[in-house]
Amino acid sequence: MSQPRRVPHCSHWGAYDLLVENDEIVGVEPSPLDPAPSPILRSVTAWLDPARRIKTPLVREGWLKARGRGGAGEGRGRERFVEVSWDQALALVNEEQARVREAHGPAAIFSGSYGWTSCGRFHHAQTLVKRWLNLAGGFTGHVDTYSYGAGPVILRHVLGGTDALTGRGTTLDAVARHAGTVVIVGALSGRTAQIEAGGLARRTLPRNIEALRKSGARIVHVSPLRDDVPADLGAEWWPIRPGTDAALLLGLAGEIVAAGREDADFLSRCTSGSELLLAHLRGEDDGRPKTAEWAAEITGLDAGAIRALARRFVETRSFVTLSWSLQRARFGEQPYWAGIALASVAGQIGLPGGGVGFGLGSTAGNGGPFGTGKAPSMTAGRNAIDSRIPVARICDMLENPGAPFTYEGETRPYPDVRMICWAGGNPFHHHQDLNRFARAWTRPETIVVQDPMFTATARRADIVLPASTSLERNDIAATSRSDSMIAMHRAVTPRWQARSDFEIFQELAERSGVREGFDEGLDEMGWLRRLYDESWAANRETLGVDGPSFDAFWEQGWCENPAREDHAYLAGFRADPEAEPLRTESGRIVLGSRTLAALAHDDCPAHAAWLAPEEWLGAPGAAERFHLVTQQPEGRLHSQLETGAASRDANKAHGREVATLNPGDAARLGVAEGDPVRLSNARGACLATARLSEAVRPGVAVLPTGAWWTPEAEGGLDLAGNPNVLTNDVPASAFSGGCAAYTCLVSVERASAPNQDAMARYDAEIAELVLAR
Ligand SMILES: Nc1nc2c(c(=O)[nH]1)N[C@H]1C(S)=C(S)[C@@H](COP(=O)(O)OP(=O)(O)OC[C@H]3O[C@@H](n4cnc5c(=O)[nH]c(N)nc54)[C@H](O)[C@@H]3O)O[C@H]1N2
Ligand SMILES: Nc1nc2c(c(=O)[nH]1)N[C@H]1C(S)=C(S)[C@@H](COP(=O)(O)OP(=O)(O)OC[C@H]3O[C@@H](n4cnc5c(=O)[nH]c(N)nc54)[C@H](O)[C@@H]3O)O[C@H]1N2
Ligand SMILES: [Mo]
Repeated sequence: MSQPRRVPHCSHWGAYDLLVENDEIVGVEPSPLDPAPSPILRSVTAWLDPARRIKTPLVREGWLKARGRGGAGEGRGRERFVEVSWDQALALVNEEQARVREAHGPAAIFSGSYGWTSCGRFHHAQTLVKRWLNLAGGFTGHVDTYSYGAGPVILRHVLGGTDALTGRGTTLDAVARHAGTVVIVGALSGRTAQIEAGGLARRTLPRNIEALRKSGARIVHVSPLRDDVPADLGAEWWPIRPGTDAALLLGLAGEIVAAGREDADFLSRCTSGSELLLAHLRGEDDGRPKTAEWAAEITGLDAGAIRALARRFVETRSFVTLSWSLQRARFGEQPYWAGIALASVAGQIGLPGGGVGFGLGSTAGNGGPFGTGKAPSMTAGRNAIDSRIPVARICDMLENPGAPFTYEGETRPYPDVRMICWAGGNPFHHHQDLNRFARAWTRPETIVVQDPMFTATARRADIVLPASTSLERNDIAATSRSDSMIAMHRAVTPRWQARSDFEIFQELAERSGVREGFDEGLDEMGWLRRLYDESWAANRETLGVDGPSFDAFWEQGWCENPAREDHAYLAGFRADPEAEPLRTESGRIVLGSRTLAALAHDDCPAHAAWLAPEEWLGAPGAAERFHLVTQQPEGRLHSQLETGAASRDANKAHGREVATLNPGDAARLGVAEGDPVRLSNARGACLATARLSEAVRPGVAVLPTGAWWTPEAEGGLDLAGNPNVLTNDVPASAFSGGCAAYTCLVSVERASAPNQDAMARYDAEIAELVLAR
C-alpha cells in the first residue's frame, strides 16, 4: 500500500497539510504550528465538488445573439449558457475590452472586482485582473473594502492613518498586561479570528483571551449578542441596541467631563478641536448634555452602570476596542470617532495597554503579532487613468452614470460603465439590497466573471471563465498581520478545463499585446521565487534579517517572518507630539474638525456625534420589527464552501440558513426551534430555519451572510436565507460612502413553507443552465 503524499497548503482559514492519493485529496490535517485550527478545514474538499464547479468556459446565449445591439442584459440570470473553447472565450473578452475602451474610454470598464479570492499572494485574481487592465489602457477601480469603508476614512482624518484598524495598533498582549478596564464593543471572538486575509500559521487570540481572563481586568462586553466573546472570558454583558454605540461612548465621555475628570493636559497637547467636542458633551450646542441618562435612553442600557464605568475609565488603565462591524453601518464613522473621543478625554491614548483599537479579533492576526518586514505579494502596477468609486457604491454607479458622488471631501461624477470584469469576488454575496443590485446589473453591455465556482454572480455573467482553485496550483500565503509565510503546494491537477488566474490573464495580456509587461518572462514557479526573494532582500535591507533560501522554504513548507508584539499605539506621539506629528489637519488627534465643518455633511458632522439612523429599534414603528445582525458565518468564509461540512454543521438546518432569535420574541411570534421563518422588509424576503437563544438581545435577529442566493423567481422570495436581500444599500455617510449593511430592520414571521433543501435546488438549477457544445 502506498502512503498518501503530504502537501503543505494554506487558506484564509489557516495552514494545513493535504493528504493526496491518485490525484485525489484523501485527508486534511491542521498545521502542527496552529494551537486553534479552524473547523472550516473539514470543508476543503468541497472546492472539488463537481455540482458547483464551472467546468468549461461559457457564453450566455442571449449575449451571443444580441452582441452590440443593447438591451441584452435583461437575460442575465435567466438564460442558458453555451460551452465554448478557451480560445473563443478569451477572444471574446479581448475584443470586448478593446471595443469598449475605444468606443467609451477605459473608465467604461469596471474592474473594482472586490473579493476574497484565494489567500495565495501570486494567483491573486483581483490583483491580476488589474495588472492586465493597467497595461491594456486602464479601468475604473474602487477604494476601501466591504470590511471597512467608514472606519479608515474617519481614522485617516482623525488619527492620520489606519494602523489602529489594520492590525498595527495596540496589541492584545499589551492590553492583557497593563489594562485594568477593557471595554469590548462588538466582538472579540474565535468565530471571526478563524480567518486572516492572506492566511496565517499560528492563531494567538486564544492565548491573549486567556491572558486577559487571568489579568483580573474588569471586562465589559457591549453587543446585542452575548456569544460575541468566549464564555470563559468572564465579561459582563451589556446587551446594547444595535447602532447606538456612539451614544454610549459619548455618554461615558460626557460623564467624565461633567465630573471635571477629563485629562486637560492630554487634550491640549495631543488633540485639536477639543473645545467643539467638549461643548457638545456639555450640551452647549444642542441643549442636551451627554449624560449617562441620555445614553441609557438611546442604548437601552443602565444609567448607573454607565456612570460607574465612566469613573472607572479614568481611574484605571483603560482600553476600548471596537469591532469592524460597528462601522459597517449608517453613520459608521461615529462610533469610531466617539471611541477615540472617549480615550482622548480619559487621556489613555499612547499609554501601554491603554487607549483605543479597532477590529481586534475581527481577523485572526488583528491584535496579535504584526509583521515588521515585507510579505510577498504580486503588484497590479499603475492605472493609466484616475477613475474609482468607494467600493460599496457600485449599484449607485450602475444606476446613475454621470451623477456626482462624494468621497473624503472630493466630488466626482460616476463613470458610465459598459463592461464589468470580475475575478475572485462574489458581489451577489457581498452587496446589499440584492434585488435592486440585480436590476442595476442588467445595464452594462458585457459582464465577465472568473471564478472556480458557479456562484450567483457567475450565473449572472455573459462570459464565464473557470479558474482553478488554490489546490490546483502553487502559491505563497503571507500577510502583514502574521509572523509566518506558508508554501502552498499544488495538491491535484486542474479539474475539468480550469486554468489558473495567472494563465488566464497572461493569455489575455498576450492578446492585448502586453504580455511582456504582464509576466516579465517568468512562469508560476519563477514568480514565486522572485516574490519570496524580493521580500527577504527588503528585510535584509530594512531590518538586517535574512530568511531561508526559497528552496529550503518550499521544502519545509513555511518560514518565520519578522514580527513584533507588545505594542503601544501612538506612544511616541504622546511623548512628543511636536517631534512625531500625525498626518491630520492639525498634526494632532482631531476631535473637532475644520475640514468636516467646511464640508457641512449633515451625516458626518465636525465632531463625534450620535445620529439616529433611518432604521434602528428606536425608530417610529420599529416596535414590531427586528434589528437584523448579518454577522460573518461561523462555518465558512463568506459564501465560500457553502455546501461544505463545517458550513452545514454550524449554519444550516433543514437545508437552509439558520436565523437566531431570542426565545421570548419567538414565543410571541409562535415560532419554535427548527421552524421555517420568513424575514422580510420593503427590499425583499427570505426563508430561514429558526434557532432560539438567550444569547441574543430581544428585538434582534441574527442571520449570518453567505447563503447562495436562490430566489424562487428573479426578485422573489430567497429560499436559501441570503440576508443581503434584506439589507440596505445606503452609504455610511457622504464622507466615506462605506457599506452600511448593519443598519437594517426586518419583520419576522413563521413561514408555512415546507422544509426543502435550498442547496440541492441551487445545484439542480445550475445543472440546467449549461448547454453542452
Ligand atoms: N449583509 C452583510 N453583507 C456583507 C458583510 C456583512 O457583514 N453583512 N460583510 C462584507 C464583508 S466584510 C466582505 S469582506 C464581503 C465578502 O465578499 P466576497 O469576498 O465577495 O465573498 P466570498 O464569498 O469570499 O467571494 C470570494 C469569491 O472568490 C472565489 N474564489 C476563490 N478562490 C478563487 C481563485 O483562486 N480564483 C478566482 N478567480 N476566484 C476564487 C470564490 O469561489 C468566491 O466566489 O462581504 C460583505 N458583505
Ligand atoms: N468564520 C468567519 N470569520 C470571518 C469571516 C467569515 O466570513 N467567516 N469574514 C472575515 C472578514 S472579511 C471580516 S471583514 C471580519 C469581520 O469582522 P467583524 O466585523 O468583527 O465581524 P461580524 O461578525 O460582522 O460582527 C461582529 C459582531 O458585531 C456585533 N454587532 C453588530 N452590530 C453591532 C452594533 O451596532 N453594536 C455592537 N456593539 N455590536 C454590534 C454583532 O453581534 C456581530 O456578531 O471577519 C472575518 N472573519
Ligand atoms: Mo471583510
